[in-house]
Amino acid sequence: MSRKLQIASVLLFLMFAVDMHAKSGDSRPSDPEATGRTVELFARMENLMSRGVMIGHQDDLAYGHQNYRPGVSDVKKISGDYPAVIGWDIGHLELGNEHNLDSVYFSVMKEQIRKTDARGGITTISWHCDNIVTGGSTWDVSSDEVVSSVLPGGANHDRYMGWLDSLALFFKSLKDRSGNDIPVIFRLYHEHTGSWFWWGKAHCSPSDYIAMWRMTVDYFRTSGVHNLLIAYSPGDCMTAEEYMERYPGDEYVDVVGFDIYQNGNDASGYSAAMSRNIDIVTDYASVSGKIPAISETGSEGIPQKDYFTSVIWPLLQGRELSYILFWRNAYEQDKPGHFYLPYKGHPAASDFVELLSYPRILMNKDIR
Ligand code: BMA
Repeated sequence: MSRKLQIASVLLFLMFAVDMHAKSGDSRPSDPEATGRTVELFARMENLMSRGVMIGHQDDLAYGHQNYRPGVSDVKKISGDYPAVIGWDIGHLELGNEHNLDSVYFSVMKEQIRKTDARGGITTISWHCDNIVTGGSTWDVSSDEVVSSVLPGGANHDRYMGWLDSLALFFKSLKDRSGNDIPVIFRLYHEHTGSWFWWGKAHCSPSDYIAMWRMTVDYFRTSGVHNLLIAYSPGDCMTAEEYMERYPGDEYVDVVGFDIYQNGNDASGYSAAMSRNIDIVTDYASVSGKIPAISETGSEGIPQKDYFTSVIWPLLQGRELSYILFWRNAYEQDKPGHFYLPYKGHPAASDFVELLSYPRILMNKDIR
């Protein structure tokens, strides 16, 4: 072989190896000490992408839309199966409360996370945490000092570390039947490209946001929490630069997602925004080895009867995405229209069930 040919072969091999690394799923969670089951979950999620996209639902096992009954799944009632991914929120765990901000008991959450895991399902957790400066809710944006105040040296740093301790205890208490930690996706400080949460764009600098993220993740790791895949989920972004502006780094993220909702009947605006952001996360996933997902979405009240087959399906077709999580079906009497997957008797129920029968749409039984 000539020298030139030798060099060309080596270059070709390297290019192939880099490409294989990105595609083959041999990358690992960002936590160097991730537990065996967490490493497995990451690999499993990567592999499942070649089979399709998993359907997810927030609070699916917390209650049904028509009543507050723990363990009741609107999705199971209409389709016969559980979603592959089930979302929970731990807002108010930091306060030492027995239930979260939507009255879901943490004891119920833990029990259902164990059951989901035993069924082969996947859990994702978000955190609508209170405003530590004002004592107000997660939506209290009256102070721009919250993020800087929880950083090292800030007035609320020690108290905030106490909040993180409660979360660390919760994560460590998630055990399967063999006593191993159940791995979960933890979606931190979400929708920060908007300004409706205290950690939103208008209320802190990019460097403070990133510092808070890293501090949080580092604190869990040094506290011995190694069963988390960390998810990053801005709101609608126009460009990859906007998406990455407050990205805390590959060492602190495993899942790259985004949250976008349909506004009223504007299916075309929604589809354009969804496609744009799907491009952003799948492109970034292909160069970084992260897992791309739609971390929150839906059309409140599902006014369009064929929303799932006409709007959602074209968005998912031909895409390599891990999961799509629809938001919760609220049970509260004062939120009759606040639901994102159909319940029994809703006009869009058969359309949703039809979507589930399409190729590459994965429910719990498909990923066991
Ligand atoms: C929001 C709404 C609220 C809820 C919060 C946290 O989008 O559903 O009613 O309190 O999520 O689950």
